[in-house]
Amino acid sequence: MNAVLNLTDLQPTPDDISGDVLAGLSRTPKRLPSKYFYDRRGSELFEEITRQPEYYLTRIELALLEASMAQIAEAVGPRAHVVEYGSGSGRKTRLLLDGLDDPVAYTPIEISRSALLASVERLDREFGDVEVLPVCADFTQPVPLPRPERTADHALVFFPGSTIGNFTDEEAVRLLRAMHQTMGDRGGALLGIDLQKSPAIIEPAYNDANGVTAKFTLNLLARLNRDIGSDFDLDGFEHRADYVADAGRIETFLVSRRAQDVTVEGRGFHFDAGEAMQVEYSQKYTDAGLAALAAQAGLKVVRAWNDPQDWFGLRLLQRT
Ligand code: AVI
Repeated sequence: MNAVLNLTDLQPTPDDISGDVLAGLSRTPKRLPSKYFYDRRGSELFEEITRQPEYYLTRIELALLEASMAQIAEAVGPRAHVVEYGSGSGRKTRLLLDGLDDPVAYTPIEISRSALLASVERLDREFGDVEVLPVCADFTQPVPLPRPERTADHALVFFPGSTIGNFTDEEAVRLLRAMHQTMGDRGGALLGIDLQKSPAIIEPAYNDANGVTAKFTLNLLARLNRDIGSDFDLDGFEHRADYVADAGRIETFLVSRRAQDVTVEGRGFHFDAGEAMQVEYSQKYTDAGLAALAAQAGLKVVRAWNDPQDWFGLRLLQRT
């Protein structure tokens, strides 16, 4: 089977990078959207972050998925149509598809057609026994699912990695509402969430000793320079990530090393020395916090699995 033939292209509106960047730089304090981290280099750097000793999230989530798989399979039930937000995270997807009871199909949903196409061939090779039905679409909107050859019992949205934490609460509720639509009446969602814990564990994960996270953050500026012709001086900014206990989240900034001016699409923006531009949130959750977000989207947490130290969790959500 050639999975390319099975691609459903819902022709999502392409991102308006210039518009988003101009809007973000016009705010006080300035901010840039974290979704633009993930060009090819940014995705490679993120992969490298997941191998850093301080970045516990990926390692622990994989171990948790493996340890809980039998229970997850029982809770999810047979013949699921697995729908992943993003174009497939390799080992996690494999573990899930291998561990579930007779999954019928696998649908990665990805806004970038090129990223989706690049992963499709690999997916088809890896998941030869499960029908692969990729969809090019914006998963922050409800997505009508393609119909597998074998009838699925229900859909299971898989959103691992605590990626939901990169959305503001308001955006997360909108995303969960879209998920509610996409999963259908009998469906569910399996979310990976990073849990609140000591800042002494969380902060180093975003300030690794090898400086990979700093490179990842600064690559955002390189990407913008390339794609929208801005003239950010990469040596003029430095990475800073702080855990803000009140908000329960890591807030990542690019801090201007000196007073400087940057031009984007012909418009000038001034940075003071020491001015911090916010580029990413990584929310850490309590059970009450996640339940409150889910409730606003008509969802409830029906099962929960944590690693032995309660650092990271998997949550199964269904419609209320
Ligand atoms: C993808 N996302 C869940 C990562 C996180 O932990 O917020 C992105 C990341 N940013 C810096 N390090 C990792």
